[in-house]
Amino acid sequence: MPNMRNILVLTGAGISAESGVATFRGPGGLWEGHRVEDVCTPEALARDPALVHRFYDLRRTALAGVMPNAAHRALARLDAAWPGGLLIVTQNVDDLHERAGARRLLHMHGELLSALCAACGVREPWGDALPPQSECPNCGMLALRPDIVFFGEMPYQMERIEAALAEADLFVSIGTSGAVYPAAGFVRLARHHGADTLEMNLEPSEGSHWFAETRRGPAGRLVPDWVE
Ligand code: BV8
Repeated sequence: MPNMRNILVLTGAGISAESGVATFRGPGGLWEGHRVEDVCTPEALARDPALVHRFYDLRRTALAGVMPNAAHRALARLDAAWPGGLLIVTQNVDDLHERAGARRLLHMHGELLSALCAACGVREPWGDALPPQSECPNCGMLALRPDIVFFGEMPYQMERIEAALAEADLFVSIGTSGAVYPAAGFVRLARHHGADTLEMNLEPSEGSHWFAETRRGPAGRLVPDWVE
């Protein structure tokens, strides 16, 4: 990657698929068992908190049984070695990027292993001591919720993401269907600012036509080949 100074990498559920983490919109995907509106909206949390907590508890528990794959590890190597700007923006709420060693990373849709107090805004690690009906350790209110960005809620750190997109020389999208906004619009923002664009995905995404280059295949093979 000659004279590529600043790189922004967007990852989606596809980068964790080879670790055994279910994607959303594929066969047997996460949403299969549920309508999105039933488990991933503020209204769902208000209407049926037990269902929403069960959906996220199941995924949180499953995390203990999975490991980062070659794609996560390759991005962590890039992070450690790349002298220019690098930001990995993940839509994923698993901790596989961290466990692979990535540092310059942010979770725009939240994190399974974090609890958010809807009353005071403080975040706590989601440990066993934090079942949904427990009090917030900071303010004592019964207002703990998954630290997850539901549909209709503003994704986290959007200003930081938009600033990085404006500076990016290269925008890389890995393992996302391009179905969810604002993440699905990042490639257009990056192009608008003159960045080169590369998509690595198992199959065409809803945004493939916006990319200057697309590579088809499993992230576990494509990402290490690209990083090396
Ligand atoms: C907001 C929570 C505004 C965490 C998620 C109409 C038009 C445009 C937009 C909208 C609209 N109506 C509503 C909206 C907005 C809405 C939206 O985009 N809806 C869509 C469905 C149309 N967006 C929002 O509501 C967002 N907020 O807009 O706020 C606002 C403004 C001001 C003030 C307040 C609010 C919030 C979006 C976040 C929602 N939360 N998840 C969780 O439960 O995990 S979204 C959910 O989908 C996940 O976060 C996931 O990351 C995301 C995207 O899915 P993908 O990661 O792409 O996964 P998917 O399964 O779809 O695809 C996997 C891909 O990998 C596939 O392409 C597959 O081929 C590939 N693959 C599989 N295996 C491999 C592989 N690739 C490589 N290797 C492999 N081995």
